[in-house]
Amino acid sequence: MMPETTVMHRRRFLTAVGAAATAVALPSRLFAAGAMPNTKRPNFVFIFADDLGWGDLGCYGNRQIKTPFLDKLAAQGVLFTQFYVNGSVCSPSRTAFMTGHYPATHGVHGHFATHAQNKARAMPNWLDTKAHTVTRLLKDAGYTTGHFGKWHLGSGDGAPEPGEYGIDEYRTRSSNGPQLEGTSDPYFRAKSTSLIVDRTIDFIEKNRDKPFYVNVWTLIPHATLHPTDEQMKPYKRYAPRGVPYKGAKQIYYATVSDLDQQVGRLVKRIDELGLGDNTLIAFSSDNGPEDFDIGNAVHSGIGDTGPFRGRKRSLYEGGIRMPFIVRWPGHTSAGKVDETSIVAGVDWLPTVCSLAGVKLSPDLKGDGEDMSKALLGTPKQRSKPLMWEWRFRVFGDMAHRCPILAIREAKWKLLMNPDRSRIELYDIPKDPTELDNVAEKQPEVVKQLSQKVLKWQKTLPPGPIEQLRGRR
Ligand SMILES: [Ca+2]
Repeated sequence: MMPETTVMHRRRFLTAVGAAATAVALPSRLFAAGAMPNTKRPNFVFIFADDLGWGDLGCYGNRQIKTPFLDKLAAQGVLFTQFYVNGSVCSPSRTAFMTGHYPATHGVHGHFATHAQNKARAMPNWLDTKAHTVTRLLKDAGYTTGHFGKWHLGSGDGAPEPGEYGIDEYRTRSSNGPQLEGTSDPYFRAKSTSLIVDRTIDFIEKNRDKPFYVNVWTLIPHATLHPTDEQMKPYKRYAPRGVPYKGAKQIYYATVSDLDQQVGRLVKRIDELGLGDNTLIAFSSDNGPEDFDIGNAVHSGIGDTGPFRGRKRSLYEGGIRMPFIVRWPGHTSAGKVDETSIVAGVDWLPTVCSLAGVKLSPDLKGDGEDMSKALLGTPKQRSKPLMWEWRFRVFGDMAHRCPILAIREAKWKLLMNPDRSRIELYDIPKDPTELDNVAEKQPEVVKQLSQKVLKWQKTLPPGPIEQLRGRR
């Protein structure tokens, strides 16, 4: 946990970045979605890291990890400080981006595992191919679509390939269908982002003359991490002294820096191809950083959540509040830091469709909102609250172990167990650390938010709830 002074320091830092940027901000060009001729439709490149923390990037206040290329992307676009994913682990979070729905509505309560493990948690073995996906909607509207890197929306016997979700070209992992090559190399994961970016650049070069949408979903910094000596060189000073082991900082920082360099390589190529001005590049992470309490991360689980409590699996901010950077030169305001808009993974589908001029039929009944106004640089208040459910235990420090349900509406965030054994209310802008529970002082807010989140939970598919869930 960060001391309060550090929290304030980071917040002042981000505010200062925002203030400085406002002075040089480019005018944002708003336009009516749907009014654009086909030739002007923007391309979309969605770079999605795996288990990267809110505080892992220089532009989010990290002083130790070198991320110059993502910092530059933020300086050229909009950086959001209140962006949420809708699941605290991989598959649920990814489901929300792809479908615009809360993942539990599709039965995706946890990560897709073996089919026996899925069954034990009342989960399907893959995301329903009938679900509307952002890729299918864009493909149907004339976009060429691609997906390179992690999939994790279902694999194993009978699982559909990514192509069945409206994706034209793909090479993935944790999936069926064509796999990323080189998996027998002991440094496969360390080199995987380079490989994913190579594939993405190929795809973009081939499709440069038509509108395209591509998911660039990295395998890192998800554990197990095994960076090359070359990647660790800049972090030599974090090597443990007098023993032959690598230090966790060397390992984790080298991994994030490689991710950053590969993002830089991709962005540079997009700009070289003359596509920068017509391409919206977004960067985020699927959930909070892994904890060193988990076996595969004991040597590396030190990702930074910034000022927040909670890590992967937790519904406290550190588990679900993520970096979100959007660059679209001439449209996004350069260097803007948006500290007020509350944006989420479920908003991705309606927002992308709005920017692409794709009309959504009312039967889609999405849980997200069109937040394109915020992406283009004007903060926007959302009209609906955000809600989460996590049915399983949370590992690590007691401070990360959250209740089962959470709801964020305006400044308030309520976390609770349905049996009311725990009720916590936080004023998030004032108390981002979630350490000052004001539930007893605000009974009316607790009443309203608890009614909303309990009503929502009743609409979700039933299933087993792990014994240690919601416990401290
Ligand atoms: Ca993840």
